[in-house]
Amino acid sequence: MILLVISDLHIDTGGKLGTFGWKTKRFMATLDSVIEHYGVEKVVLNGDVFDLYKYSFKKIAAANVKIIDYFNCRGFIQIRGNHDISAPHTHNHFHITNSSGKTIHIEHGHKADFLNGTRFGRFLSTTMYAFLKLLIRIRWVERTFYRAVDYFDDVNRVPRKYNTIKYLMYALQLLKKYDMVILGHTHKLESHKIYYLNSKKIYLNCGTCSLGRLQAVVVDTETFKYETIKIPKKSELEVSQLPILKRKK
Ligand SMILES: [Mn+2]
Repeated sequence: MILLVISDLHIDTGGKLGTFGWKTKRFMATLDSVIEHYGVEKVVLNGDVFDLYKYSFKKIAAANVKIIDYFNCRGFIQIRGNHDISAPHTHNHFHITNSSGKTIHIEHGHKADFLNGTRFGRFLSTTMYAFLKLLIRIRWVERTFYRAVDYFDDVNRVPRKYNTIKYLMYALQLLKKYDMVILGHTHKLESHKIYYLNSKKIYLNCGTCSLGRLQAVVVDTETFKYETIKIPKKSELEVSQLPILKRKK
């Protein structure tokens, strides 16, 4: 089976604190062409699909009727992230076992954190964003907020770099039990092939689809061949130019 995993869309209401950064139509069309290009048979939305720290699900759903219909009609599987723990029809994780007994474990990855995903962590974040919603009417607050969003998203910032090691360690724990682990949450597209506990293991991170970008991992669950996909914001890149998944064993 060809599996596509995306995460961290952070779909919002279109309000000032929003960071999805996609026009609905363009997002669906881009995702459709990726699905077609790779012959994807199953799509997993690996958490933080909706940004419920900033807005209620009701408001986000009202502003995104088409995209939610699209996810539901296609039977996309939705996993909970720390931002959308309370979203309807979501799962803690998703498992696949292929015909040779190899296993894939998919989860968002916030459980590697200290507060993220806990009730207290959620309280802190929603309170902070409630304040920000009031303050963002002030111009310098708005400017600082957008600068901070860019800052935390920058690949080369040291704190994030250290963080990714934490998730790699978390993935290693899971890889004691599974052959492949796919996380999201860090907004960093990654792939690691390792020889661990006498067998080949793979850790993938599917990156993010926020700020108008599309990052993803596509996996052939039978052969364990995979590709990482990276389409930058407002890219002219044709999806047909993306590398093709090697089908042979
Ligand atoms: Mn997250």
